[in-house]
Amino acid sequence: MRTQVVIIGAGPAGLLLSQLLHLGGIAHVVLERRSRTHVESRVRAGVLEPGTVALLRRAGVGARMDREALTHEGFRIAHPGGGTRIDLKGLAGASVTVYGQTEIVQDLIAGRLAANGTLVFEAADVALHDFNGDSPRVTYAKDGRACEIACDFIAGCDGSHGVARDSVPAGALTLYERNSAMGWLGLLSETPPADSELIYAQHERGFALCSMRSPTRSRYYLQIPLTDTLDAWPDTRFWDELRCRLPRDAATRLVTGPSLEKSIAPLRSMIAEPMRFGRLFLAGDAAHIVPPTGAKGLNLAAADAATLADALIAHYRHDHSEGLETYSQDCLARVWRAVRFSWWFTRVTHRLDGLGSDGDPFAVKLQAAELAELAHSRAAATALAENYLGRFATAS
Ligand code: RFL
Ligand code: PHB
Repeated sequence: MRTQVVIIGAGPAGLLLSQLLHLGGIAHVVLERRSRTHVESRVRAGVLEPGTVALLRRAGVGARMDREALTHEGFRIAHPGGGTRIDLKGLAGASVTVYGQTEIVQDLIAGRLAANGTLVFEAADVALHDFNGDSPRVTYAKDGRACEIACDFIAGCDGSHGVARDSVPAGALTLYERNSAMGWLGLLSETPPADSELIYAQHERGFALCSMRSPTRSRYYLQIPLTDTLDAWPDTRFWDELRCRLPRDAATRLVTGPSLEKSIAPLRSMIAEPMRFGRLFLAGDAAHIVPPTGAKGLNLAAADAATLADALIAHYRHDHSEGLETYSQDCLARVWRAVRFSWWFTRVTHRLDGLGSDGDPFAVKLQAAELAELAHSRAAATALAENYLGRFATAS
């Protein structure tokens, strides 16, 4: 079989790229290791920047989002000494959209299948070949049968544990990494949210986040050491700990219930440079991981997919390859600003033990000063709002 582009991975990056290539008339195939049910039920991100919302509409998959998503004009940063509301609308003139990654993935898969797109689920042993030459190939197994696709380009959208990045010869990519001993324990429950907006809560016991998926479905997170396992966190312990870390008004309103899902996400970063090797392009988590605090991962994945789709469409339709040449630098400019923001926001809101400043009283004092700065400086709050909204445009 032959096609123009093989996309590896049916997460948000791969599916959005697929949808945009479809609209641009580019032939392609998506290969996904897991089942459709598995991909559609993975609970992850929930906050969309205005640019991501516009992209999903442009891709023709925004109808359910426009009906069901929540619009948030601000969020709260709380700490035991007080707190401040970041008025996104008032400070920066825009809002974020709260809509689960699960829903986006479902909408994109439905859109692709309705248009007879080729999505191969449960593609095993995906392997990339000859992408440093002119005739790349991808091999895989489906239902025990060996398959091969010849193509012009490969898009590695297979997440941080995928096969694409690891297929690049050693030394050709530079990996910039920052690990920590901390993670987020997330819990999803069919309970009304503790507040109408998100609350990022700084507390000496550790960070907590109140988020949501709908007026009846809540998503909460607790900062925990990565040495903890899910077994150590039965629901009752989670709810007790959350109540401790939240400001009193939210703790009082908190409605608890059985968890529908619980998972642990590490606070870490990895950025691969460049995001291209020969005819292989990396996009989304395959190229970069950010800590979840800034809600940037999904938004960066969507932005990469749009940049790559535009570049591929210009290449095929107008014989313009400049977008392919500048793809990596265009994406990385945005990525590094999001990395900076996500780590800054992590340091401002988290217990610093396990984040590189263990027991450092100076770092604790600096954190308090950062929180005061946000409460008292409109300029500081505006900078946070701009970053949260994903205003990372660069001169290029
Ligand atoms: P994904 O979603 O990991 O999809 C990759 C897909 O590739 C498949 N795959 C393979 N397929 C074929 N062959 C192989 N060898 C393969 N290996 C892997 C996988 O099965 C999968 O289907 O990457 P993508 O598309 O780049 O999307 C990235 C986002 O999922 C991620 O950045 C976000 O979820 C991060 N994130 C958040 N981002 C936000 O923008 N806002 C948020 O509010 C937000 N909250 C979060 C988050 C991530 C979290 N976790 C669990 C890490 C909250 C959490 C807790
Ligand atoms: C979420 O709802 O999953 C979420 C919200 C805000 C973040 C990260 C995750 O910063």
